[in-house]
Amino acid sequence: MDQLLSPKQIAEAIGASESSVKRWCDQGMLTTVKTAGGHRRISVQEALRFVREQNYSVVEPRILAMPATDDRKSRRIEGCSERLAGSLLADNELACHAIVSDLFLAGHAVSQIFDDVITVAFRTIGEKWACYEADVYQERCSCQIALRVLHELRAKQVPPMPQLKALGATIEGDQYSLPVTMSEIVLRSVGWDARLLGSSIPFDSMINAIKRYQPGLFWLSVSHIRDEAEFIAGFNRVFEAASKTESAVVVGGRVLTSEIRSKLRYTAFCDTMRHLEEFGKTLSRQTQSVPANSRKKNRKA
Ligand code: B12
Repeated sequence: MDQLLSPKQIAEAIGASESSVKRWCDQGMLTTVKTAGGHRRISVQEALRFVREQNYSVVEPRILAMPATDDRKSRRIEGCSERLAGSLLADNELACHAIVSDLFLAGHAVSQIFDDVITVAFRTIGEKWACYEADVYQERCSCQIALRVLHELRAKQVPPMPQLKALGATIEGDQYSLPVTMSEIVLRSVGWDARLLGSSIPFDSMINAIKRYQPGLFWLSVSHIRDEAEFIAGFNRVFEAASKTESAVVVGGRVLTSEIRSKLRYTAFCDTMRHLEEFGKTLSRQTQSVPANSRKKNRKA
């Protein structure tokens, strides 16, 4: 069950008065649940949403289940990718969590943290690996740490809207788990109930998932293609299946050259997590403005 906080705990976390927090609760600025005894309680995710949106400084991050940091200046994006690359290669997992959670608490969009910090850090790691300055185990270990940091971040997001379903995957043979996981978190940050099916999923299996769940959005992250012709044919079959269920297909990934893209059918191509965030927002607005009774009758809840 999600951890619930009292107004007093939130007040301590951000250095405000308890009465101010209670007032924000009563004004609906903070969504509360009431205990059997009628006391206000706030989920950690909701408290984090409030802090990020209202630009409050967190003085006691531990109360919000965030790692404590020793560097209060670390709220700026600049310099973070270098620090993250160093911490990943040094196997300093706590520092990695702290760098990312500081930026999250400071209100930076997850898309920005992903594009400008984590992705850049991995570019550095890739360059070091290519120049024999980083060992293979360090690269693999960095991926494991980054995935744990991403999962931690996902757990801190407010629950998405169940009516906005999104599914995602990587294609068979594509083991790149970071971009596809980032996409899930970015979509969740703009309200999508996004769920990653997993990595290395055969096209037929993706089609089965689309038929079963009929998502409003299906995303595919493509970082490795084994056979180009097979990929194009399989991808276009997925698009056909998605069209039948009125699912938008969003695609991105480092190996999708303009030549390959010209042979694919999709709803949107995104270069970055920021693009995905914008597309996700626009599509969710459109989806929600369609009257419920005119949506596909057989779409599963
Ligand atoms: C980690 C890593 C791996 C790991 C991945 C493990 C894992 N669990 O994810 C593994 C071990 C699989 C791996 C394998 C290989 N790798 Co590798 N790998 C990397 C590394 C260091 C990081 C990749 C990464 O995850 N980056 C972070 C992500 C988030 O960044 P990104 O992919 O660029 O994504 C951004 C955008 O492209 C976009 N995006 C991406 N996907 C999507 C999807 C959507 C929907 C959207 C909206 C946007 C989007 O948004 C992201 C954020 O801005 C890169 C270095 C680099 N420059 O990235 C090398 C790198 C990609 N690898 C490389 C190589 C050579 C290999 C191998 C061939 C090595 C080998 N000899 O075996 C194999 C290929 C095997 C295969 N079948 O894929 C080379 C590729 C060179 C080239 N020109 O193609 C690189 C560039 C390293 C280098 N400097 O040489 N690798």
